[in-house]
Amino acid sequence: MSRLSLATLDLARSRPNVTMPPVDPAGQQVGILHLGIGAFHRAHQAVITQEAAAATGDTRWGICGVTQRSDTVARQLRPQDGLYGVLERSPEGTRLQLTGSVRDVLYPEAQQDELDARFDDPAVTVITLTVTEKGYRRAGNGRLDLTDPLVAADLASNPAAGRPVSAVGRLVRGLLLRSRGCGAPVTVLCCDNLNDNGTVVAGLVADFCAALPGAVGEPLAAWIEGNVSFPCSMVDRIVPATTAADRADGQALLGLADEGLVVAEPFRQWVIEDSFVAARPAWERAGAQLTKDVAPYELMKLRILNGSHSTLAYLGALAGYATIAETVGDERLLAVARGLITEDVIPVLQAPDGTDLAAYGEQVLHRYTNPALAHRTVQIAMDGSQKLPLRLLATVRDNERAGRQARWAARGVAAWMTYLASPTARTGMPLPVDDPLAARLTASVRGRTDAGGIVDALLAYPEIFGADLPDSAWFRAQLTEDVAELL
Ligand code: CS2
Repeated sequence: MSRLSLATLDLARSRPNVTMPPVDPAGQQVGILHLGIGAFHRAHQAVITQEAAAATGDTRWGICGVTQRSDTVARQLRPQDGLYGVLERSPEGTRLQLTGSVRDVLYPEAQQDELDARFDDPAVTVITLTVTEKGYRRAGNGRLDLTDPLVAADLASNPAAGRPVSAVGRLVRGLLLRSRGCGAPVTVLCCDNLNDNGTVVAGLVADFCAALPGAVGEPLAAWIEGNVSFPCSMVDRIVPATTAADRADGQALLGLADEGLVVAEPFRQWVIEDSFVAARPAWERAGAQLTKDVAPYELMKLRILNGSHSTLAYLGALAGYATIAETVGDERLLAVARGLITEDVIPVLQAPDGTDLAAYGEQVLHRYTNPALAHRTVQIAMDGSQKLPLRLLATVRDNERAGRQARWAARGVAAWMTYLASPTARTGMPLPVDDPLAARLTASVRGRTDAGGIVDALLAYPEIFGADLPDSAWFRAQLTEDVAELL
């Protein structure tokens, strides 16, 4: 079977349930450099970007995607001229949206010069990022972890001469080259699920600069101060990892092989802080919201959606459910997610203007029921040490401050602890631990069945629970009771 590419694209034109790219891919110039071109970016920002281009006729906003760790996406997309399909799955059916906004994909290990040239290209005025929570290499205090081996190696080699591999190292190298080259202002737009994500990235970049020799770091920091902005954004679309079955379905619709296919739900949301220092796509023409203050949207999404998602992932996996849709089919587990949202999260949340939080919460739960979306519980379970603080522990703390006990959030945390302790679910389904702290976490609790000991061992991780939560008597007691029951 032939493969999707510019040369074969026309063969897709009259296929049922296939939508052509709304712009001519070959006519788009690169104006966006994206670090971390995983499935999420391809199903979210890249789609909204091509719709904005179609709405305005502006051809400046093609994307150059940069892979973070491996060359997989480059191997998938380069032979396809950047084209791929988004397989949108819903109870109403499946459709394939072809996407043409990705115009180039770089694997930095092999293409550092091309990457350098993009960073220094005045036509590139927006740098976006989706490198996942752990990609930022933050220490427990939220600053850049200077002891992280990748970061330390990046700092040890002169970033102007060496080849940094961490996300922040690459970004700093790029900004350094730009400051010494074209000098044109550029906006760095973080699209990861972190609180205050733009401010976080600005802080990490500043930390990296401060750790460089003064003669390099100081002028760079000053240039960044005057020429780079770091708006915050809230991104949302459920994008499960693509499977072989998804590729087969995509191929059946398209009549062409598509190695770059991604899968998504129909829903999507993007709220962006309107603080750009240079030109940007008119994303608002494709449904994005530009606003002064993204914080209430970020907190709403992280705590209602991601908080309940993680809780369901651990509880569902422990019960032997492979997917989130199966998990919310279990009334008892659905009730935990609903309790978390309505009793623990919403009472301590400030609603974004015009948003009904209860309705938002119900919409989130409804999205989980999408039976066509096989979003695996063990996929969402990964990187818990990075996700829990933002998704659940912030809710525990805010309730604590208000004199309340977030017992459902505690249930989610207990489910994570039980998951770490349990090599398999009740049904025998394996429960893999995929986490930057995996080695230490599994050494602490894997295979243990003493609830009190498990809770004590895990609460002793300050990079997850801080200095405050281990002192909360009710929290420790509730966790111990819940872990005992879940075990
Ligand atoms: C999920 C998210 O894998 C996970 O941790 O909770 O990827 C979630 O699907 C997205 O944030 C939805 O926007």
